[in-house]
Amino acid sequence: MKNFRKSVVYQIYPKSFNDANGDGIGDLKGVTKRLDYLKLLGVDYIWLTPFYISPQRDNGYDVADYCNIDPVFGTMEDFEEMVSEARKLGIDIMLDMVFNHTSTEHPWFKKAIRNEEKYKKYYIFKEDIDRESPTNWSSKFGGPAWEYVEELKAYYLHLFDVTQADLNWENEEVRKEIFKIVEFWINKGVKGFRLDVVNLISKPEKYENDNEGDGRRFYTDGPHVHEYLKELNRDTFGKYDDIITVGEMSSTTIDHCVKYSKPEEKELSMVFNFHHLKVDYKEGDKWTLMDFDFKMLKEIITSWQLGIQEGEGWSAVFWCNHDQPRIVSRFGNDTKYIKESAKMLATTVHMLRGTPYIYQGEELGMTNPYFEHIGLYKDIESINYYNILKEQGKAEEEIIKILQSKSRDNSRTPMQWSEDNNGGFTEGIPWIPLSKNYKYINAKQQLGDKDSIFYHYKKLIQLRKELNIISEGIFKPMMEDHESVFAYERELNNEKLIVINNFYEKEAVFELPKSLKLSEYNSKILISNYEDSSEISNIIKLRSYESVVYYLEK
Ligand code: TEU
Ligand code: CA
Repeated sequence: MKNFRKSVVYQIYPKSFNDANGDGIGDLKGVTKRLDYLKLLGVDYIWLTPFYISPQRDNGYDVADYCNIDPVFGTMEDFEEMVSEARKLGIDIMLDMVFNHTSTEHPWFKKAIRNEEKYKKYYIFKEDIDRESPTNWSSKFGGPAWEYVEELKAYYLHLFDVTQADLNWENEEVRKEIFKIVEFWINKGVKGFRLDVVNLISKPEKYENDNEGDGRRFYTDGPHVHEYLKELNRDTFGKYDDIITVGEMSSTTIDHCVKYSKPEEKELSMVFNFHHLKVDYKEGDKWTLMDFDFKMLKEIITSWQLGIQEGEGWSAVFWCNHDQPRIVSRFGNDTKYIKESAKMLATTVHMLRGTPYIYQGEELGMTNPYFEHIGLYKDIESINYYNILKEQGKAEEEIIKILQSKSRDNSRTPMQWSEDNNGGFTEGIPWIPLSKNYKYINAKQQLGDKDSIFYHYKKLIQLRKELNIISEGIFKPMMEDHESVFAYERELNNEKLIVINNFYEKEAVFELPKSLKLSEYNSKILISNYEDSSEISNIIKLRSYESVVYYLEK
């Protein structure tokens, strides 16, 4: 059985990974064809974002049938083949389960709309003859969180798009349906589950207006969420000893995350949180332009590392996913120092306490595509906010700049396999354009270059397997006030790792604490992003985006 602390998960957005049949949309057969690449990288699990039957309003996070494959992605046979081929290479499959809501195309919702009592109770309907919205909450994709249904004289809740109706977890029948779905996929050989916005499933008993915010304080980490997760664990994956789970936690807290992920609680293996990715939101608003706040980034990562460690929980550590802009464009440098900054960012995350997640293309240093007009954007959130910002009177040019930096489409451009047409992603017309830089940022080029970003990731994954300190060591912050260096220590018995990362182009000087007596240790460089990084000494000079990890042993 795999130890998830020593594992690395690779996230695949099937739509943009590899297209096997030339329709311009990535598919499961396309994934199977690229398994060798993932084997070479050395990852243990692949997490695939939803490929179930869906109208694709939110690219599959609007599920209409949880137990069937959307024809656009292939067939159940394709899925089974992918699982067994991956297994032969020692790679296991993690599925994405969207249980906070279903598509309004789901048969349950359709029956609810036809006034079938049983199914009305599957969702959150509030009757209202006077057509007054039950609360003033807003949807996370913009606009109100309630939609009126004329035929029923009632509103239903949708925390996301209007076509994503929230399920009613208070209803035991709903929970039983969900457990059956999980069991179905376990029987297909799935070894992991990523649970979409799972800390939003428990809604409050009373629905009231939020006069401070958008309503999230009433349903985030809600009253019964821990009970529901314990029940889900007990009745499904908890019955097996080789299934890992990760909860995607929206706007959560350290205390809740300890509870979600502490083994004795029997809820989940680990948790994602997003606080460290809100450091470029001006006054908390994503749809603004702002340089990232480096001090805040360090403070947030440090407090989460310490808090989760102290509570004996476990984190998923990451920079990128299908909802986030590309990290080299965001906290690195995507012009002059792509290679240095991509490696530095990789090291920063992979040496933390937690299980690292790599999002497709991150291992190549893929960048934001800088789409120049709204017609190129596909994401529902981007399009909604384009309209909202327009209504607010913002100039077209400024809105496009905001989207170029914040849109979720930044991470959804096709995987850059080679310098061939469409980056080797498809022989047809890609559903979303590629970034223009695929001619020089691509897998083929990097596989032929031992010094590439790809091989840096490969080495980080390998090191995690070789050294227990990477998965088990205690995390300790270092020089917290440094204005351009993010450094920390890991410690296990008589070993130490000193991880030092310069987040800027400007050279930096880093002084080791006096209490660290170098003469007591044997030391070596474990990994760095310059060939000639200097050996450890009390004062370390760092070049542009330089990153070094020293391994010390008594
Ligand atoms: O994301 C949850 C979520 O909170 C983000 O979409 C977030 O709102 C957004 O990035 C803020 O800009 C999950 C999935 O990862 C996402 O793709 C889905 O759209 C969403 O849930 C709804 O299922
Ligand atoms: Ca296809």
